[in-house]
Amino acid sequence: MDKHELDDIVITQKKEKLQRPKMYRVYLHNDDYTLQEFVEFVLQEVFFKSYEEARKIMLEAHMKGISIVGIYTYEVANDGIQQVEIYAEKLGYPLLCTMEEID
Ligand code: TYC
Repeated sequence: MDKHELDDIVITQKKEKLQRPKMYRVYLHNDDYTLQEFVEFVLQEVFFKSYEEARKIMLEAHMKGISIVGIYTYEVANDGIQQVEIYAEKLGYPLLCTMEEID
């Protein structure tokens, strides 16, 4: 086997592996001031939840203090959280969503 044949083998073995994107869990936090209907609205509008899903997620945060909205890529999670902040600020609600990297 001459030198150039060996080069070809090395190059084909260097094929890039597909990388899984890091994923993030988005949390909804309870507070004493935000209207329940507003939380349901935001979950439907920003995170594309059905009314039933939104109500379930809202009620879990309301009763337990925190609930999981879903698992998203960084961009989707971060954009969603920012949109929630914008909606909440407009109406003066302290509604809070946060995100955490998962492995
Ligand atoms: N606890 C709020 C109320 O009683 C409603 C609420 C639910 C607020 C879920 C935030 O993430 C939340 N008006």
